[in-house]
Amino acid sequence: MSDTLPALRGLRCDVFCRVIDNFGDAGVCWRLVRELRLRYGWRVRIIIDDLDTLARLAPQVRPGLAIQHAEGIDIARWSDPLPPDAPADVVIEAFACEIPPAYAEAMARRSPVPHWINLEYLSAESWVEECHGLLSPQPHSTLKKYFYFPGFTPQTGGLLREKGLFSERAAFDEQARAEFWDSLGIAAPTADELRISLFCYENNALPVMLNEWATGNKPIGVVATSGLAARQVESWFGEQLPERRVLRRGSLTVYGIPFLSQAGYDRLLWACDINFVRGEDSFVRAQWAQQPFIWQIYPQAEEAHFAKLGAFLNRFLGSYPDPRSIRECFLAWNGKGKMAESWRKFAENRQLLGQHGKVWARQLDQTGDLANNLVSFVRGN
Ligand code: TRH
Repeated sequence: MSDTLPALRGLRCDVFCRVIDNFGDAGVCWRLVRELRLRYGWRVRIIIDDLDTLARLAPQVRPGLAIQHAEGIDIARWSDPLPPDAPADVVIEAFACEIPPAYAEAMARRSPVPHWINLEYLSAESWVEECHGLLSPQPHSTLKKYFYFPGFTPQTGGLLREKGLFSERAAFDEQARAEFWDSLGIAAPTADELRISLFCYENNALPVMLNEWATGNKPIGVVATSGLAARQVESWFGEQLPERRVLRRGSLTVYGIPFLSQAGYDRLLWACDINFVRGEDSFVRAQWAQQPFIWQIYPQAEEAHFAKLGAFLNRFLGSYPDPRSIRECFLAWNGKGKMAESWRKFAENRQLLGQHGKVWARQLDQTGDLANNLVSFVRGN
C-alpha cells in the first residue's frame, strides 16, 4: 500500500504508553509514532507516563515538560486526568495499558467513533495468528477495540521497520563503521578480533562467558551497554566501567559506553560481529542488523517465556542446516544448558549464521512492516 494515501494523511492518532520497566515499552512506541508521523503524515501524540525513560532513547525529549513537541510529534506526560481535548481518530493502547475511562467515554460520544487498537507484545507463537485483528469484547460500550499483534508472518501485524532501513544498513560501510567506533572513543577492531555488543538482563551465564572470552586464544572486544550489562561486567572485574573506560583481562577487552540513542544503538548492532540482545525491540533490531545474535528473552513467571523462545527458534531455524547448536546456545544464555560449550559451536558457525540472518531479514521484509500494515488495518476497518 502506498505511503501517501491521501485519505489517511492528517489523521489524528493518540498512542498511550505505560512503561512497565526497562526501555522496550517506550522504545517500541517511539518507533511507531515516528513512523506514523514521518511516513504517513498522521498528526500523532504519544501519551506516556515515564518521560525519563523516553528521553534516554530519544535525547531530544525533555523529561521536565508535561507537554512538548519533537520530530513533529506531540508528547504528553500521562497524568490523570488528561488535558481535556477531543479523542483522536485512531487510538492505540500499547501493551494493554488501559486508557483513562474518561477518554474512552469521550471516544464513545464521538462520531464517527475512533478506531481503537490494542498493540500487543511480540510473540512467534502460532496462536498469535488466530488472534491478530480480532475484536476485543468491550462490555457496556459501543466502541470496538481490536487486538493487533506484531509477528513474523503475513497473518500477523508484522514488525516495526522504517522504510529506508535496509538501504541505511547497506550504506554502513567500513568507513562508516570506523567513524562510529571513533565517535564512541573505541578503537576499531583488529582483523582477528571478534567484536561483541552486550545488552542483557541479570544473567548467570555472563560470568561464564567473560571467563571463556578472557581465557580463550582469540582477542574478544565486548561493548557493554550502559546499565545491567555494564554492572555485571564490573562485578566480574571488581572494577568500575564508566563510559569510555576500558577493562582488560587475558584475551578479553571490555569497553564502557553511554546509553545511546535508538539510531546509535542500531549502529552498534550493525558494527559488531555478534550481538547479545534482550526483550523485544533490540531483539527485532538485531534481526534487521543481519549480524548473528543471541537473545535473552524477558523472563516471565512459571518459565512461560520458554514457550515464546522455542516458538521463535522453530521459525528462525526452520531452514538452518545445524539448528541444534544455535538452539542450545540461546537456551544456555537463558539459563538452560552449558553456555561455554554451546558458545564455541555458535562462534564457529558465525559466518553461516550471518548468511542465514540475511535471508531471514529479507523473508521478514515480505510480511510488510508494522506501521504500513497498521495503516492498512485502520483503512480497512
Ligand atoms: O529494555 P528492554 O528489556 O524492554 C523490555 C521489553 O520490551 C519487554 O518485551 C517488555 O515486556 C519489558 O521491557 C517491559 O528491551 P528492549 O525491548 O530491547 O528495549 C530496549 C530499547 O532501548 C530498544 O528500543 C533499544 C533501546 N536502546 C537504546 O536506544 N540505546 C541503548 O544504548 C540501548 C542499550 C538500548
